[in-house]
Amino acid sequence: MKEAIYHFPVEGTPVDCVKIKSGHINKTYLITTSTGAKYILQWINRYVFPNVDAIMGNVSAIREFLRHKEQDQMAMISYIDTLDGRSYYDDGTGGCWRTYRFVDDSVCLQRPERPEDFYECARAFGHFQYALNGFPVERLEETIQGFHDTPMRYGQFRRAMAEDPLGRLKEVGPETAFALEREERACRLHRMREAGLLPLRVTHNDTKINNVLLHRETRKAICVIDLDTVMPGLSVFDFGDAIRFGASTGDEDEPDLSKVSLDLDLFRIFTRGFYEACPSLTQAEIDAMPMGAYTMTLECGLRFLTDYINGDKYFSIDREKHNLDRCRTQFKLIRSMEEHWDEMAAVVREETGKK
Ligand code: GN1
Ligand code: MG
Repeated sequence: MKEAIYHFPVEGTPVDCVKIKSGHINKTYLITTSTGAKYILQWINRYVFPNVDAIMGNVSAIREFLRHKEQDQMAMISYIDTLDGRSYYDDGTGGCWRTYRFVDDSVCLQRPERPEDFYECARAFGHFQYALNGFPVERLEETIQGFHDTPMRYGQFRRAMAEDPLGRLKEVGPETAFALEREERACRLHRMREAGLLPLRVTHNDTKINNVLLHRETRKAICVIDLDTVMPGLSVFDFGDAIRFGASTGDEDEPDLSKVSLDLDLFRIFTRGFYEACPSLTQAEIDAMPMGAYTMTLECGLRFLTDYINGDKYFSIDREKHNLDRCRTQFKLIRSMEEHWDEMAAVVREETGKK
């Protein structure tokens, strides 16, 4: 049993604790108590998230904003305060823990089992975006500085190349060239943000399908989870990251690249659900949707590559070259997007009815 759970007001006595495989950063446990109640207990990785107060502060601020909108109660998961009224438990050894009640009859999918699952995922993230339209974004802290600052990510990549601590650079010539050739295009969205062409929104920033809970039977979206990277950003970050992960025909770490490409039907379904749930998107945001998918995919591939060169310090790995495999799937997906660029733009126009 994880000692941290005793610092939260759970129903009954904790009797079972199972580690759940989810995410590359935090550690997650399912706790069952003597009454049968279930809780999710999470250990927050301080190497990645040094400022836990910023995370929990952001979450409380948006939770408070949503409290006044009755239909938006379920836009996102609610965490439970500790017995002494704090939003997380600090175990004194650098570990921070937080808890929420396991949502009954919920499932969390690693990939869509049918297109409707992805549609529901799109609705959940679109709804999150829409419900927080009007929230004063400047009140949110950046929980990870420059999280989707693509030029900064290229800076980190160059630093890793220069240092090359494990001599891995020689193995990744083609991937390095691939990333550098696309730097200008990858940074376009960031320049549009800086030029004020796209509005700053409250964004989730980690919109993988496994960050949405669906109802086990009805398969309707219940709420979004994993709120660590909620911060100011662009709506197309959320759109794009979901496409990167969920509209690929292969897993994020699929070693056989022939299995990886963009599934345009899933791209369409996601566009539909996202826009239906978030009709307040501006024309500029709609136009930038394909670029959001492109940027999130390239940036994520670049981050995997950087971490591989640095010795896998950031993303947890289960096998050798895991981060390199992940990088390669992202770059393969980028090639597929380049091949289908005009179709992606056409799908966005058709599904939003704009232009
Ligand atoms: C990380 O831990 P997880 O799986 O929720 C990462 C995301 C990446 C994702 C790639 C804080 O998310 O940015 O897109 O892996 N989260 C952080 O699967 O860096
Ligand atoms: Mg996450």
